[in-house]
Amino acid sequence: MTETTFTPRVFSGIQPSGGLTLGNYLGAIKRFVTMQDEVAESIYCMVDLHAITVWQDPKALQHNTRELAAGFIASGISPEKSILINQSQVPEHAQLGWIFNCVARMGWMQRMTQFKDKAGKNSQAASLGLFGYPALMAADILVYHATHVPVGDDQKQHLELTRDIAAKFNHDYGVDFFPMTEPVIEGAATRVMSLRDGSKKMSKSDPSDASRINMTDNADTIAKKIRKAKSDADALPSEVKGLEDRPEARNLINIYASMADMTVDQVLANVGGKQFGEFKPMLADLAVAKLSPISGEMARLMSDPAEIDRILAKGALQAREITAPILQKTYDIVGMVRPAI
Ligand code: AQP
Repeated sequence: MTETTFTPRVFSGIQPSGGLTLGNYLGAIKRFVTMQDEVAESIYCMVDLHAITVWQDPKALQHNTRELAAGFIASGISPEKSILINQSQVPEHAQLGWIFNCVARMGWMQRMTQFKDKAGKNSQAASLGLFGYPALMAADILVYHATHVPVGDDQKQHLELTRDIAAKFNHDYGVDFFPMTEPVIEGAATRVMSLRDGSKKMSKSDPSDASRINMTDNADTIAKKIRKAKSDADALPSEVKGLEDRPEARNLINIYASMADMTVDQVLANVGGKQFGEFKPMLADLAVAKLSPISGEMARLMSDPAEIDRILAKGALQAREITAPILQKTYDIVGMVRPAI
């Protein structure tokens, strides 16, 4: 079989399961913005169907979906250059998701560490949706034949599963229809850790607000959270090796490097020898300078929710021009009967 060449296309999504965090921004959105100029077509998604795999208050879900869209736009994603959607307005995601539920194997899904982390000790009480989440995520990506997916490090395993699903579908049906999508996991902050515990990922749903910087936090709150962030008593090292076994110090340095668009080596060359008492105010000033314009613009956009809804409705129409033919072709491959055109 001759190998199909797929046009470069970027897809990625974020759950509106709470407010955006600095982890989402540095791990994902910052890269979304650069990729929209590097690749001809990019689609960015508020994955609301994923969000309800754990309980979401309906009113809060609507608010969070619009606020996430505002966060994307305020960070530099242009609705003119990229297609901006919420997942539930493009039904082909869920439709292909069902087909992939029938392709993915139970054993593959049982190995997903994010399910184990999120379901916790009481996995019997977790929703079926939380277990099946990675098959829907594969559909989100492959319903666009996306070739590149910018994500944080925690999504690596789900991207590997996406490739397994594509390969099994192609193999089982004897086609070369779905691409082998490449994860794009780049930069100094692919895994931003909690400000309270350097071994835990910074997360929207962490019960402790002090553990994260929210994109809507004001300057005082950002400065206070950084001042109180867990650190240690030693001075900062001048070389990366000196960050070994110092997870909190490494995290704060990674955050600084990513926000300043520097490498960790460059940052350490500047701050090596300083105590946290001196470094934390530098980090707070940088964070406020970078994040305040974004939160200001988010607030402005949120004052006109109808405009956000218009952008998402337009995005859904554009998205369906791509997804409807790919789903129909998938149905043909699988053997579903449909009316002759
Ligand atoms: N701490 C992080 N560091 C780097 N990247 C991160 N991402 C999330 N947290 C970090 C990246 O953001 C994108 C969207 O993630 P998501 O909201 O869809 O799911 P998540 O990874 O489960 O994010 P949260 O904040 O932890 O959400 P909740 O609390 O609802 O589970 C992904 O590219 C992710 O890698």
